[in-house]
Parts: sequence; C-alpha cells; structure tokens
Amino acid sequence: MVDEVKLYGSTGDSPYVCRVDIALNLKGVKYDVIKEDLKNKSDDLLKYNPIHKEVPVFVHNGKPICDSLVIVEYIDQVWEGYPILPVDPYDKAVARFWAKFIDGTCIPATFKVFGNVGDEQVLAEAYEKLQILENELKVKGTKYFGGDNINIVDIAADYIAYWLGMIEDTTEIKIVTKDKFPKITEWAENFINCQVVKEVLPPKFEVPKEELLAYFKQRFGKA
Ligand SMILES: N[C@@H](CCC(=O)N[C@@H](CS)C(=O)NCC(=O)O)C(=O)O
Repeated sequence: MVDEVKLYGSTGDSPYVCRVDIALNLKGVKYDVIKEDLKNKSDDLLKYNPIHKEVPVFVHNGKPICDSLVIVEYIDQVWEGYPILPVDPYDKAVARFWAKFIDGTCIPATFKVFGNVGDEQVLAEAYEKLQILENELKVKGTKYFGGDNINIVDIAADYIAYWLGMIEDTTEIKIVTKDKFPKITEWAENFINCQVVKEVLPPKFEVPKEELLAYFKQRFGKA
C-alpha cells in the first residue's frame, strides 16, 4: 500500500509546521501540503484538530496527529533511516527534555519580550532561559544539539535559528547577539545552512513592525 501523507500548514509560514517539513525531509518522505488560512480555517483542520485548532496537523493514511513535536516523534518511529531521536533510552529521554524545554520555556520567553517592549524583567527572564541553551552548547562542544548531525532538539529550536532573527530585525529588538550568545549564534548559522533544513525553510517574511508588535502584545503582553 502506498502511504498517503498530508501536512496541514499555513499560508504564513510557521516554525511549528517547518519542524515537520524538516523531519519529513530528513526521512525522504514525499507528502502533500495543504496551506490553511488561519483566519478562515477549513472544516478539515477543525475536524482533525478540534482541541487546539492549530497547524501543523499531520494526516497519515487518513489518521490525524497534532502538535509538531509529537508529529516529529511519530515520523521518526514510522519511517526508517535517519534517526531524529537517539535510540538509546537515556539519550532519548535527555533529547526529549531539551526539546520540551526549548518549546515550552525558551520560545515563550522570547515571545514575551516582543509582547512587553521595554519590560526589563521579561527581557532578563528570556536571557536567563537562553543562557541555559548557550551553556548546554558550550558543554557539548558539538556543531548541533544532536552532535555532528541535527536531531529533535535542533528541530525544536528552528524558531530560534531562523524566525527569531527575522522578528528581531523587523521590531529592532535584538535578544540573541553574537556577543551575549556566541554559541547559539554559531549553532543557528550551522542549522540554517544544513542542507536538509535549508531546503524547507520558507522565504524571509515581511510584516510591518507595528503589526508584528501588536500581534505579540495581544497574544503575550501582560494584562
Ligand atoms: N504546540 C503547537 C503550536 C502550533 C501553533 O502555535 N500553530 C499556530 C501557527 S504558528 C496556529 O496554528 N495558530 C492558530 C491560530 O492562529 O488561530 C505545535 O507545536 O504544533
């Protein structure tokens, strides 16, 4: 039987959707992309992800899976070839820990900076979380979080490598500087230049500064 593989993404390219693109590219899986307009979600998206109503949704032979990192793990288990998670149970648990830390702690901390411009405490919190990643890269001393090759931790951090810089450029609020976070900067450069990543990264976006800041303020600003 030929696998039917569909990825519901969005017209505004998302780092969460891109995680799935990277995983599929690593495994060499062919798939169809359905681009959702998030302001006018399709019935299929609402049916497949009724809880969060978000992309990405991955549909494999008619069965939907939601949440980018869950999808990445699923892809790793279903398709052989490139190991996206370590095979050793301990190493796998450690990789999951870091992917979760990046997803649930580091990324939201940076969102808050753009939603609370000028708030020194919010900025200090983002620095504190990113410093943990900086230290981890320093201790590992490898090209990627995954070692010589990317793994789920690098994929989880795609937003930090690519989208964060675009948001910083647009808003003129710089969080990750080479001086403050040399290891993250070096890692980001390596990551976006990794062939399998480069092939699926969306083009740079252009959103007016005011629109972008208003979005972050509304979603992540302190009440
Ligand atoms: N935890 C989710 C987050 C996905 C997410 O935030 N998706 C955004 C696009 S970047 C979305 O679909 N938002 C729905 C909306 O804007 O209504 C994941 O990792 O897949």
